Amino acid sequence: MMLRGADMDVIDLGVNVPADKFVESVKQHSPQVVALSALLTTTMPSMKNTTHVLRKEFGGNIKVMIGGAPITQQFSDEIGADGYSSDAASAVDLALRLLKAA
Ligand code: B12
Repeated sequence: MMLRGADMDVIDLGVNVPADKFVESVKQHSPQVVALSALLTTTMPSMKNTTHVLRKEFGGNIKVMIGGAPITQQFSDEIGADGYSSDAASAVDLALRLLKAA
């Protein structure tokens, strides 16, 4: 909602999205940024996997931002994401920064 409010086009893939669906969707829509959210610590390993798969497929051409209750900047650095933020308002700032860097 906040990203859309900042005039960005958002494609919501829903919940429990496997990595290959992200790849398929990136090929279809060519977004500049992929945003991943995890509510539980148990989801964090698949966030790591999805980030690795996106890197393998698209290299540095796609920015990955992550967030959600259990996520930290340290985890973001560990999995090689391009950025983390702790709330929806700063997620917009982060997305704008990543778009400028793209
Ligand atoms: C509501 C809630 C539930 C509801 C969920 C209802 C629903 N349909 O969504 C119900 C009651 C179902 C539930 C169940 C469970 N819950 Co619960 N739940 C919560 C609670 C209280 C709030 C979560 C929430 O919606 N917050 C509001 C949203 C908007 O905040 P948010 O997700 O953090 O998102 C913000 C930021 O993180 C950020 N952000 C989010 N995503 C992204 C993405 C990007 C890219 C960026 C940049 C930023 C960003 O922006 C958002 C806005 O500021 C949290 C505690 C908490 N305070 O977080 C526990 C919590 C998440 N639950 C927890 C647990 C353990 C569970 C259960 C496993 C309990 C059980 N044993 O059954 C189940 C799991 C259910 C499941 N399969 O997912 C734990 C998780 C701990 C852990 N180690 O993972 C928490 C942290 C509570 C705790 N301290 O123990 N839960």
